[in-house]
Amino acid sequence: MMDRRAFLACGAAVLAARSRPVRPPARAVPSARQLAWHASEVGIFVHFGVNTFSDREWGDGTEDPASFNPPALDCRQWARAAKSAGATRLVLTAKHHDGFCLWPSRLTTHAVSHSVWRGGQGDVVREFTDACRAEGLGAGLYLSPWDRHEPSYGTPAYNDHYVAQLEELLTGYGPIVEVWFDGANGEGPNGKRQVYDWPRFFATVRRLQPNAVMFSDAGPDVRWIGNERGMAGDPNWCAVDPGVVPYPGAQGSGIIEELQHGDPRGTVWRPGEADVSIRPGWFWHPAEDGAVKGADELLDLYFASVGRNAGLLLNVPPTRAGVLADPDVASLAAFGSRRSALFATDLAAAAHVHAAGNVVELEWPRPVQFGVAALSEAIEFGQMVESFTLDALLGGAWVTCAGGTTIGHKRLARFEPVETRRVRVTARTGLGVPRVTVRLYEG
Ligand code: FUL
Repeated sequence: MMDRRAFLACGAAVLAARSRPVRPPARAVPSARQLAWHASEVGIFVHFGVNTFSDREWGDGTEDPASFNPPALDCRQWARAAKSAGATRLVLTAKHHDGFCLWPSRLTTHAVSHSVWRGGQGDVVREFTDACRAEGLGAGLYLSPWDRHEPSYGTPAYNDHYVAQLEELLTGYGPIVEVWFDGANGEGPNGKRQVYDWPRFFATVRRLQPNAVMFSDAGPDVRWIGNERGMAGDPNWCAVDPGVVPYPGAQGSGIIEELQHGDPRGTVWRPGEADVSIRPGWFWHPAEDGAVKGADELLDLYFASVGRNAGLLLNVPPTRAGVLADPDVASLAAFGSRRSALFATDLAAAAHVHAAGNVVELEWPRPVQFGVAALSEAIEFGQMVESFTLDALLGGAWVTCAGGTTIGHKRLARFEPVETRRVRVTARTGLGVPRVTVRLYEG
C-alpha cells in the first residue's frame, strides 16, 4: 500500500500539473500538396496487368510474361473516359502483387520487356503518363510492395529492389501526383514475408516527387478510408492520431475506426481516400460485364465519399484489348453529366450572405427552391466543425432541412426540396471559429 507521505507528494504533483497553463495542441493543417489533392476530389484507378489475361484477382507470380498482350492498348481512351466522369487524375497499377511490371524495369525480367507485346519494346507506364498529360489529367502510380515473383522478397535486399523500382518510376515519367502504397503483405516465392522499410520508401518519394501525395493505411499524406466500398465514415475528420495507425498494414484494435472517422484532436493531417471498383472485381473479368455500377450508384458513392470529406478513387479496369469496356465508358460519362447538371447553378451565389459567429444566413429577394446543399470549411486553417444544421424559414418558422456531423473540404446533403427566401446554417464546434461556405442546388 502507498504510504501517506508518498500519497501527498503524488497529489501535489497532480495539482501543480493542473495549475500550469494548458497550451492547446497545435491544430493539424494540410500541406500544399494535400490541398491540391482535396481539390482534385475524384480519381480513376486502373487495375491492369497479367491478371487481366488470367481472369484472376491476385496472380501468384508464376504467370508467363508472354500472357500480357493487349492488341489495342489505348491509354488516351482511358483518360478521355476519366475526364467524362469529371475525374482529375488516374492511378495505374504499375506492378500488382504478382510482380509483373508494366514498364521495362531493369531490375527484373518479369516485365513488359519480356512479353511479346510490341515485340518487347512497349511501356504501358510511358503511354499512360503521356495520355494523362495530353488530356490535362494527373498521373498516379501504384507499386505493390508485396511481390510474389521477386526472389529477393523476404530479405533486406528486397527493400533495395523496391526503392530502385520506385526510383525508376519517379525519375523516368515526369510529374507524378499520387503514389499508392498497398498495405497487403503476404508471402513471397520463398514463403517469407517482408519487413518493409516504410521510412525509406516514403523518403524516396519525397526526394524524387515532392509534390506527389503518398497514399497508404498510414499516409503519410492520404489515408485509406478503411473499406473497399467507397464509403467514408460519418463523422470524418482529416486529422488522425499517428500512434493508432503507425505503418501501412498495421493490425490492431481501433485501426478501422480511426481510418473511417479520423480524430478531431489528431496531430497530423491525413485525409481519407475511398477506393471502390465500378465492377465487383478490381481487374477486368468477362463475366462481370453485366455488373457495372450505373450512374445512380456512382452518384450515391460520390455523396458517401466526396460528400463526406473524402476523396473518391473509382477503379475502372481495362479489358484484354487494352481499352475500357463500353458499359464502363457509358457509366462514367453518365456519372459525369449527372454531376455537371446537379451542380451547374449555385443558388447561394445570388443571395445576400451574412456570417456572424458560427451562423451563416442567406437571404434572397425572391423565393428559391433547392434540395441539395454543399458546405465547405476553409480547411487551410484546419478542420473544426463537429456538427451543423441547415434551416429554412417556411411560413414564418425555422424548419430544419438537413443536419449532420463534420464538414471539412466538402459535405453534401440531399433533402426534400424546399422553397424559401431565407436560410441559416449553424456550425457547432469547440475547436475555434469555423469559416463555412454554403452552396445550394436545385437537386
Ligand atoms: C488491395 C489489393 O489486394 C487488391 O488486389 C486491390 O489492388 C486493392 C485496391 O487493394 O489491397
